Amino acid sequence: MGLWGFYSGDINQDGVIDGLDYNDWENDNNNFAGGYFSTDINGDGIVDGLDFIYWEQNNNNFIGAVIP
Ligand SMILES: [Ca+2]
Ligand SMILES: [Ca+2]
Repeated sequence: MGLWGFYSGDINQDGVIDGLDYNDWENDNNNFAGGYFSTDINGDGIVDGLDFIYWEQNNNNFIGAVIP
């Protein structure tokens, strides 16, 4: 977590944690991606549901969102 200097869950690094990041995670999750992927949010070398948990928590907190 936090190894890349951005909020865990902001997979595409656009500064906002939202559904676009989920799409990236879903693609890699469906491909059973393993290795050094940005979608491997918790850094355990596997893209799976555990990474989704991090995304979901931060998505629910609206981290990075600009709220007027
Ligand atoms: Ca993002
Ligand atoms: Ca992982």
